[in-house]
Amino acid sequence: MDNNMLVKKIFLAYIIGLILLTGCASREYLTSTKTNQKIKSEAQTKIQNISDIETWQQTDNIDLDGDEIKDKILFKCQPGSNDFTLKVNNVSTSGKGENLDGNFVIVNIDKTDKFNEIAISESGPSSDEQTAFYCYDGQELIFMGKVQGSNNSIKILGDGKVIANKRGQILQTWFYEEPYNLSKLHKLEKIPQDLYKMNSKVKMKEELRLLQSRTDKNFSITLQKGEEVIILLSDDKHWCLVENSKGKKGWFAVDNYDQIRGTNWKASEVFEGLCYAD
Ligand SMILES: [Ca+2]
Ligand SMILES: [Ca+2]
Repeated sequence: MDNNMLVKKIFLAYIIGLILLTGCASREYLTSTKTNQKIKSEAQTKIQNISDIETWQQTDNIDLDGDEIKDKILFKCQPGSNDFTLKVNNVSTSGKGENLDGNFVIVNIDKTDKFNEIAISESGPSSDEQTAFYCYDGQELIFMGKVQGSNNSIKILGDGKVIANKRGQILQTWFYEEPYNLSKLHKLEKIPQDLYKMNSKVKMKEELRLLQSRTDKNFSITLQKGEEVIILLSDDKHWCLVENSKGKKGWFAVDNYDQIRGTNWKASEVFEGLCYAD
């Protein structure tokens, strides 16, 4: 009988121990599941990046104005909509875009100043991406400007520049890097460029005589029918610089987007391989 009682007590203690252990294990499992869910949801917010920067809809973990106090940022925007509200601490501003991504990223345009900036991207009507930039000076939210390109195509390296991805205005569908500086008032200022890289490989469908330069109207080289050439540079207004396979260069101009000056041809009648998207 005593032995029986002992066995029963040991068995009971074993069962209680087992229940307690299972309970602990479940709690541990629960905690670890919660952590996993948190990690997962954090990972899901990383949709698009500018140089490894996360996208957010809200955060209170970033100091925008460099006072060493983290700021509370709240972004209200439906993905695909045309309006947003941006709130930092107790200051809020509203803005417009077309087909907004619905989130923002924090960027550090100039690593040597105390500010971090907020970038808000939109897709536009048909892949006409643009990104608006805001900064917070501790009192106000300041609109810094809007540039072409989105999270994926804009370059920010921390050297005080934003390299936008601008769509070309002449000849064909092409994009080029357009640099911006920060002004004294911390606004984005376009750095004027004379020429932009086009680097389009094309094949000649007609013979075309090129000019020495944009100011010297003497002929330089004649591109032969069937010859493969590269359109190297353009001012994105009228002029394009072409290099042939022998490394010789010359210029041509277009008017009204793609009408080759001095001829009756459109660019597509002279060059094979130009891009025409949408
Ligand atoms: Ca702060
Ligand atoms: Ca900075």
